[in-house]
Amino acid sequence: MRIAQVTGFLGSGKTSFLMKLADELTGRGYKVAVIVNDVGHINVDQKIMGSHGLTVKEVAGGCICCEVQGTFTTTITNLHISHRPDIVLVEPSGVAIPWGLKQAVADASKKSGLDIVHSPIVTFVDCVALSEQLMFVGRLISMQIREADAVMINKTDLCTDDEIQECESMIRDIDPDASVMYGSAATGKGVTELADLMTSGASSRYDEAMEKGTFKEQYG
Ligand SMILES: Nc1nc2c(ncn2[C@@H]2O[C@H](COP(=O)(O)OP(=O)(O)O)[C@@H](O)[C@H]2O)c(=O)[nH]1
Ligand SMILES: [Mg+2]
Repeated sequence: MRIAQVTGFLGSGKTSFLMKLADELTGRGYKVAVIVNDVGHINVDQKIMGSHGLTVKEVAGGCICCEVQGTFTTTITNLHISHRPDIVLVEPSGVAIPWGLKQAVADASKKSGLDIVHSPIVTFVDCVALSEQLMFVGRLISMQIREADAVMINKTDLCTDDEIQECESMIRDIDPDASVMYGSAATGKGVTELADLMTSGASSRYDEAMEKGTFKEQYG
């Protein structure tokens, strides 16, 4: 079972994009589950199914959605028992940083005994709002960008090529080696590329000792 996580500031388009991604992956024959913090924000025909302590909603195309109930490990384990998804897409809260997400998956993997492949962690950036956001939550967004395996510049449909370039250079100022992708949840741009990345690549592995060292070094 694969676990693919996205992060990024509130409003950057994670939920919208994940729904497109779920459709794409379902179309490719994967059994997809989505875990979000707030299922209420997902606007689809839904059939509610209770199983193994999970409230699961079936959304268009057979993909299922649920919220984290109890610990992340419990949710993942119950999801595996009840639905056997091939891939679980996870949208944690907007303030989550990749380091914490990697830790959560490493932990779930160890405690559940499940064979989990951790897909690259993708940080979503709002092309329109990044410069303003960097002024008031710069530290958080910088961490999200620096620790991500890839950065998705979303909402490109609302920006000119120059504005997209500008956004990318702000990202490169934070992390010169960032692996940048361009997308739009509105037009579907970047959905195929993200699906490819999340079904083939693996996240750099979480190593507690190493991560703690890096974390301390970078953030004190
Ligand atoms: N034009 C445009 N709007 C988008 C795009 N992605 C998300 N939105 C809108 O931005 C708002 C926040 O999106 P949401 O997916 O809830 O962001 P989240 O907080 O990161 O999950 C919603 O009103 C979306 O419709 C995009 O690529 N283009
Ligand atoms: Mg959301």
